[in-house]
Amino acid sequence: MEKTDMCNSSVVSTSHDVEESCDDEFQQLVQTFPKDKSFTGMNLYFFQGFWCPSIILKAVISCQKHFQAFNSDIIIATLPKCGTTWLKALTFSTLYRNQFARENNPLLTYNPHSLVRFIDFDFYFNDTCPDLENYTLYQPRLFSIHLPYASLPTSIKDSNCKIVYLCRNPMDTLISFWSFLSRLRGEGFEPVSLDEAFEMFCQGINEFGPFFDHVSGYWRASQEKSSKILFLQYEDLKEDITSHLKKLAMFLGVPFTEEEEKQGVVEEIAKICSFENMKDLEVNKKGEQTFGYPQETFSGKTKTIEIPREAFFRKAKTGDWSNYLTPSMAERLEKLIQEKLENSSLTFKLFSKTSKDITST
Ligand code: PAP
Repeated sequence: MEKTDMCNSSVVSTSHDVEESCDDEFQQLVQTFPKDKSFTGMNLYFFQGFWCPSIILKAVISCQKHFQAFNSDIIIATLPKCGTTWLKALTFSTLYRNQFARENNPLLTYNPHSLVRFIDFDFYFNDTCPDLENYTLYQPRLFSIHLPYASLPTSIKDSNCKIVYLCRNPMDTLISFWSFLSRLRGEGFEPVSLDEAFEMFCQGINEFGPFFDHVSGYWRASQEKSSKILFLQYEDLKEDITSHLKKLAMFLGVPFTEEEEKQGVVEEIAKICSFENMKDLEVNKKGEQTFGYPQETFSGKTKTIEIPREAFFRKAKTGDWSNYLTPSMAERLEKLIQEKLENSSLTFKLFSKTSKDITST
């Protein structure tokens, strides 16, 4: 079996390796899964119909087995590069706005990934059964996850907890992903051409992909259970953040009061969470974001993934793909969108309203 690693980059490090840590039974199980390598360099196993990064496969299995959702929980679900960081900031600030002083929003001093932790990448990464009863200062509990809908822990699907899903058009998602890699490159990293990344993305081979299965799974579930799943699109948030923040607050059960609206609370949250504000905060300009929490609680466990915080903030533009994809690549991906969403009411906005072209596929 190949060595599992995020990549050979000197700036991304992980000491966690599925092969190092698993028992015989687990070893035997993973042998039966098809495997491939993402264009990010990450080894992937095809598990339950999606490409699971090998470094978290064990954590995924543990969280599926042990995670107990509360009816009051809020879960943020996304594919990587679809706006997770932004949605974490928006949901945290909206949900907990009465639990901290307005001028002391913790986002000013913490990266959103420190405030809203991944169930799989953080909590179950170091422990098969972490104690999550009271892990947070704030109530209700707020988590995030990259798993497809079908693979969520049963208690998330069966309880009354709420899920906020954010997707993004596949072209910008791919470019964001591919560009993210170039920001992580260090000594010894093998650059992946855009052609190669494009091909793999079209084939659905990337973290938590296939892309269209992930998006369609949550879309269908949101159509069936609209009070449980709020389905949002990055491009819509970019176009009109105020109305979407109100929609989010309503869905979370904490609607903005008339008084709050008069006081400009909605606009204030939008501003704090804006790309322009967040990328310039000291906390997001330097240092590394560590995944693999809570190392402090589970002493002696040191498995982590570290990513430079500034890599989470690039351009945040809709339609940036047009600066990278050739016309034939764009045509192929557009056809793929049409084919994959043929029987779906879901559409993607490929450009922003402010740019010359508006295409909705
Ligand atoms: P992750 O999966 O690594 O957490 P994620 O946050 O989902 O990444 O997506 C990163 C994208 O969101 C980047 O897009 P880009 O590459 O096209 O620029 C990043 O710039 C963008 N982003 C980060 N913060 C914000 C924000 N506050 N508002 C809007 N977009 C944001």
